[in-house]
Amino acid sequence: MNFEKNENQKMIAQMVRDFAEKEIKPNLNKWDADEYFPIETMKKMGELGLLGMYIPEQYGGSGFGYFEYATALMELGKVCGGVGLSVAAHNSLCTGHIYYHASEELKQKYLPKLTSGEFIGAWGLTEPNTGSDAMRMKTTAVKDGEYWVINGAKNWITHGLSGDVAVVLVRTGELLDSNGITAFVIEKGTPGFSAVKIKDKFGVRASETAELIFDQVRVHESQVIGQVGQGFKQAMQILDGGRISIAALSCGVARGAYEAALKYAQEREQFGQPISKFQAIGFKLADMATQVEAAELLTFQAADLKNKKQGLTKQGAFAKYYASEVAVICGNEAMQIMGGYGYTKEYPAEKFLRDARLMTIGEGTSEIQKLVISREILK
Ligand code: COS
Repeated sequence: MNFEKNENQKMIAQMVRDFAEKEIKPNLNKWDADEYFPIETMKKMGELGLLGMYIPEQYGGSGFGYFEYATALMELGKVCGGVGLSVAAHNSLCTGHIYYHASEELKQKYLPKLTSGEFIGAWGLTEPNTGSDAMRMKTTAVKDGEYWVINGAKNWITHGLSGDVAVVLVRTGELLDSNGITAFVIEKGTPGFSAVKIKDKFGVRASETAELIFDQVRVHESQVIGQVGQGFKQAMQILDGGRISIAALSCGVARGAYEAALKYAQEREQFGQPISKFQAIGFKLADMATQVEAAELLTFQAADLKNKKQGLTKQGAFAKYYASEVAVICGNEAMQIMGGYGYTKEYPAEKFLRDARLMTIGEGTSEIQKLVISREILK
């Protein structure tokens, strides 16, 4: 693995930094306060190529690999974990599921719209009663001629309300049959398909989260992704890749918190000197810097495997688990270094901490990552 950033990564980092400075930073406190999902900003990121990062150009994507994708998310995470989460979910989950598993016809139908930002994508696996234990999902699809009739609900779905299209995992077989779950692409406006926004989240408040409701939703069989019954395994593979994106975003949040704390510690004076000169603060900064670097290396290691089309179940879980925990540590330590100021919205530490907390929960909790890692090493 090459430890130097390639030219595309350098270009993307600069582009995202410039974009975030101009379009995100001035608004992020308002979006956070109002729980406003900035869909117009998403559309602009579509124009910049950030919504189809690793999708080939033939489908309107940017045709980059996972190094470039991770780099973009690291830069977004440094500024706003909420906006970063939306970009990660759109790329890795909805768009990725169609790209990696759908028929050529479905790819042609949806990928150009998703990569350009004309369509915002959602992805539904989790249900109100089945989170970590995804296999026990209760939402069902029953065949009726050329159609499938879907009933049930999905929960914690990013872009559930604003998404133009959702990839949804639904039971088509027996409970606990790993070949009894199927993925469907469902368009907004399909009769019986509705959504309710989830309010009052702790963090990532600029990213929209909703519950999806399916009441006798009729979906044509041509909207099935891949083979009937293969949805669970497809979803597991999508999550393996998706965990790179949450790891990258976590690295960004962690670095953002670290850099803000470093700046503060060099400016803030107590007892006649900058507080960075005190070993108690210097050691905190040293720990944060070391952990951020390690998290980035794990993330790029997983990205490297993905670029080489090799299995990354274990390394994706390593990266997601470690980087998300580091993001929480860095958010927390940044707040401690900033003291009373860090406890207010005037300084960025509290938002980094709130956004970081989602990273250890979404796309598989830290406990699920440890389950996946332990199963891999004990195989
Ligand atoms: N890639 C491909 N296939 C996989 C896989 C992977 N990473 N992980 C599991 N599978 C396959 C298994 O090989 C197994 O296939 P067979 O039945 O043919 O042997 C099948 O999927 C079922 O796997 P397993 O027996 O491990 O299922 P479990 O129910 O025990 O648990 C976990 C699977 C816990 C790993 C899964 O439910 C999970 O990831 N849960 C967390 C879900 C999550 O992250 N949700 C957040 C979504 S927010 S976007």
